[in-house]
Parts: sequence; C-alpha cells; structure tokens
Amino acid sequence: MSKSLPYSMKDVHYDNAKFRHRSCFKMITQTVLTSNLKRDCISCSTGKFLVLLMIGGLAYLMLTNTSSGHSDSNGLAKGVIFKEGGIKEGDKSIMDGGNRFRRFWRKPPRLPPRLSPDETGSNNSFIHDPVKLNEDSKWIARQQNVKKAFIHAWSGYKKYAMGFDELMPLSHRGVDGLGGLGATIVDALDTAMIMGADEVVTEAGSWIETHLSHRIKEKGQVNLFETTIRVLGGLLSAYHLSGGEQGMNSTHMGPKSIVYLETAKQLADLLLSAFTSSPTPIPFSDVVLRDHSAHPAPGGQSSTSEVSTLQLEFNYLSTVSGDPKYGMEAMKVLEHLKTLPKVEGLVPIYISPHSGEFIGENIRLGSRGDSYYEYLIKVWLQQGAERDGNFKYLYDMYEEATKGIRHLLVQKSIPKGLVFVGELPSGSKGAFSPKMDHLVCFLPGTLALGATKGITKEKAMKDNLLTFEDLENLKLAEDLAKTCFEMYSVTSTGLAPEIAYFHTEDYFEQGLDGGNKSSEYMNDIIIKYADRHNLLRPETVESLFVLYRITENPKYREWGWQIFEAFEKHTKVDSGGYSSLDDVTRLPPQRRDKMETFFLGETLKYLYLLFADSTVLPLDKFVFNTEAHPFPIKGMSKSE
Ligand code: DMJ
Repeated sequence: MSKSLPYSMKDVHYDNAKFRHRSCFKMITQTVLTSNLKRDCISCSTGKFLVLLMIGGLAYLMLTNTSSGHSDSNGLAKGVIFKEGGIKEGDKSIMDGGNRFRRFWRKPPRLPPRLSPDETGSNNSFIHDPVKLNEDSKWIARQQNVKKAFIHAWSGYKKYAMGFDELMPLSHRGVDGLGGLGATIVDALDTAMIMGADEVVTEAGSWIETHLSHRIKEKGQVNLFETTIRVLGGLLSAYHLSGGEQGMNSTHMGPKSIVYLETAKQLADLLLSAFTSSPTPIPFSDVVLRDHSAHPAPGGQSSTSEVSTLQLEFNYLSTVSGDPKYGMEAMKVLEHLKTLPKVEGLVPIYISPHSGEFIGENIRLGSRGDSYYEYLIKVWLQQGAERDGNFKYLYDMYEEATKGIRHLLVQKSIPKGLVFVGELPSGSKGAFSPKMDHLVCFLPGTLALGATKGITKEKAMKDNLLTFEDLENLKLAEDLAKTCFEMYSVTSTGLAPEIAYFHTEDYFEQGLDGGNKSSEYMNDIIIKYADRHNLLRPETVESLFVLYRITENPKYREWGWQIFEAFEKHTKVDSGGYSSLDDVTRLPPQRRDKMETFFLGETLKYLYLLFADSTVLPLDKFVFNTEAHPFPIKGMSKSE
C-alpha cells in the first residue's frame, strides 16, 4: 500500500525504472563496461588490469570521501549499533566503515514502491521500448498538469470560500447553493487523495472533522439526491481510500478514516427520513436536516433520475457500517420501479412520491432522466459475485432500456452523420426532438462499462464474453463519444455548450453554429442562444476515461487533453479557481461567477484518471457513483 492510498490506489509514477536513483559507482562501472573502452581493452590483459584498477580506485574514493549518509540514517544507525551489537561509542568508526561498505555494495535505493508488484509487472516491458517510454512520460506530465489545475481550483476555493458550498471565483466569495454542508470540500477530498495532493487532503479532512457534523445538525433544507451523491458519496469514498475498510488508522493527512464513516452515518440517518416519510417507496426530494423531516418538491413530483440515483451510496454504507437499513430503503425504489410500465425500457422523467407512478410522458437521457440508466447497470455491477441472484432484474432493466435507446432515441445528423441521442418530450407516439443535453454524454461511458463489465474490450473478445447486445452498445458508445467530443471542438472556445441540437431531415436552423469554422461538423451541430453556457461539466471526459480504459485507444486521451487545454485557456481565473462560461461560441467568452463542486469532484478527477495507468481504480473492481466517487465492488475490498 502506498503512503496515502489503499492497495487499489497505488500511485502511477512508481514503476518508472528510469527515475530510480542509481549510485555513481554503478553508473561509472556500467559506462566503462559498455563503452568502447570495453571493446578495445577488455580483450587484452593490460586492459583488464586497468579496468580493475579504475574500479578499485573509485571504490576507495567513495569509501573514504562519502559522507556518512543522511542525518536520519546516522541517528538510526547509531541506535541500532548499540541495541543489536552492544558496541560502544569508541567502536563507531569501525562500524561506520562497515556500514559504508554495506551501503556501497547494496542495491541502489528505489523510490518508495507505490504500485504493488502485481500491478507493475505487466508494464515493465516499456523500459526497453523508447517509444513507449516517451509516450508514457508525455501522459505523466499531462497528468501532473491536471493535478496543478486541481490545486489551483482548490486554492481559489480555500482563499475566498472555505466552508461554503461553492466558490464564486470572480467576485471572490462563497455561496451555499447546496444547503451549506461545505459541498466543494467533500466533493474534492477523494480527488485529492487519488492525486496525492496531501495538503488538500489535510485541509479538507480537518474541515470535515471540525465542522461537518455540526453543520449536519444545524442546517436546514437539502436535496436528497445532491446531498447523497456529493456529500454522502464523497465521505464514503474518502473512507475507503483512506484505508477505512482495512481497519487502519489512516496514514493520510487529515482525520482517521472512521471520522468519514461516522459523519456519513450521521448524515444518512437524517436523509433516510425522505424515504420513511413518503407513503410509497419513492422518496421525497428534500430533507430538513435540523428538523429530521422531509417533504416533496414544490409541485409534488420527484425526478426519476434523482430517486434512482441513491442506491450505490446507501448500499455501500450498509456494507461498511454493517447496518442493512440504508441499502434496504434505497433498493425499495428500484424494486418498485421494476414493476412500473415503461416504453421499451425507457421511463418518463417525473415520478410521484404520493402515487408511486410516473408523471407525464417526457422521455430523455438528459436532465432528470440520465442517471436512472447509469445506476441500473452500476448497482448491478456493485454486487460483484452476487449480481445474478436477487439483482438480476437490474441487468434486465438495463438491457431492455439500451435496446429502447437504440431503437427510439438514436439518430444520425446531416450532412456528416454524427450519432446522437434525442428526446421524446411527448412519449413514443409524439415527435422526436433532436436535442441532446451535455448531460447525455455520460452514456458512452456507461454503455462501454455495461458491455465489458469493466475489463478491456480485447480481453472480453478473447474470452468470448461479448453478446450481440454488448457489441451494439459498445459501437454506440464509441459513436456517441465522438459526438460528445465534437460538441466541444465545434465551438470557438473548444468547450461544449450545455445543450446541442442536431441537424436532421426534420430540423435545421441557420446561423446557430458553434463558431469554429474549421470544424467539419459546423452544419451538423446547432447551438441555440439560451444553451451556450458551460458549467465545467464532467460527462464527456468521464466517458473518455471509461472508453480509454476499455478500448485502450489513445485517441480518447488526446481528446481529453484538448478539452483540458480549452478549460485551462478559457476558464482559469488568475486569482484562483475556474469559472463557468456564458457563451462558448464567443471569443473571448464571457465568464460566469461560479465554480461547480463537480469540477473538482468529477471533471478533474476523470481527466487525471484518463492520463493515469489503468491499474489505478480498475473498472472491474471499482464502481464510480454519478459524482465520480469510487466504491469497491463487493468482494473486491480486502476486508471482505
Ligand atoms: C453531477 O452532479 C452528476 O454527475 C450528476 O449525475 C449530473 N450532474 C452533475 C454534473 O454535470
């Protein structure tokens, strides 16, 4: 295990033999033995003698001139000498000489092993492959740029908004848009752990330990879904990543892991009132923390995606707390949804907690619909070996839904044939709308994950694991990922709008292009004035990350890098933080005074992981909640 992360989270920088320290002696002897001198002289005995003489001379110089090491090792050596050998102070110089000799002959020290041997094994071949070596250094450097961006985002938040939910990076203030639980802090914490941003881990962890429990007791209304995915999810993944399940006292900066778990339980106990106050298995949308009460949203309806995007978090809390009540309440929602009528597996975006029935016919995979589909497959994956027992219905619902998506929602744009997912605002009998929210860009990643269950496509093919449906979904995933990427590159800023429309036989509007005249998709993608903002959303880079892991195609990394560069260029605020934008089609773009928590929780985390070694948080062992907080798949955590 690395210093800061549990077994599964080893830092990716370790296995570079190229960065290992080599002793001067080793370097010189290697140079001598591999140089022309070797070829020219080693065959003659004078040559051999000269080489030996040189080695001997060098060894002598090192023994007599090397300082006796780091002050640390001096102190330690002294202690050990007295303890083990009972040798007196007067004998120290003899021992020092011996120690030098031992140090001299022992292997050069390695950098701290931050990947376990099984994780590094497969990568060692590149040591001999200069092209791969270069390529790897490129991605390591790019990954470090993402880490720098994360620290810049955090520094702005810390300077101007510490303790608030979000940073307003232009007016240098904080704002509590999510109920006042310090959402940026909790959302960002596991990203900091994954990146090894220790200072951020300390600052975020200490704030949580000192303030969060009190806030949970005192604060008023929070949204069940937002609080679950960001705050509960963040606490639980911090608990795992800091070694909580190994029963360790955290070696991290910040508090002990148990603090995260206890705070998560305190919060979840209050959130449970949204389930228990409702007359049906569909929870109310809002909870008033200080009153221990819950109520429906104004208008009385809940979003379908919100009620079905709580289960990974509550299930995992049940696993680690040993109390089944959390998972049981949350799973009742999905069990209930299973019984409701659907349109080829597709569901309306509103549901009533009073009747338990869907409301209206509006079907879409964007806002209020999106993560219903995501959690069907992820909650099933979370069960590990138990997937095909009581949870099989989730896979069936997912499979039916993906067929429905392909049949009813997927079309191609003209003239260039971008594959996109549209909407059915009046159900399957009504008109098709060629509108696609950026939020839909989670779908390529989810489809790819559902197809291979987290292993690479190559391995899945080799082991004959892919069904016809899997292959169709994988193909759709790749096509959609391209469309999502083009939604970025078609604009002047290289950043995607919140919503795009696609040119079809039935729909076109002149003069609403993205502004990048060199994009070949200029006429395919239409961006209305009201939809031109960018909120630093993660969905596209999330899908690029998953697709890269599964297909191993480097183009996904390159696309991710282009997007990152556009964020750097247009959204970075010098005084700290990153801002949203009002209009991605204009140069320079007008900035919007908000840094969303998911920029730190998701966008930068997925970019970092996109450039990381695939052994970091492998997708067949971890499932990411919809806010990018990773939980181990059942049976994959060492404590189980
Ligand atoms: C996040 O809070 C989650 O990813 C959610 O599922 C959708 N919206 C935002 C990011 O865009």
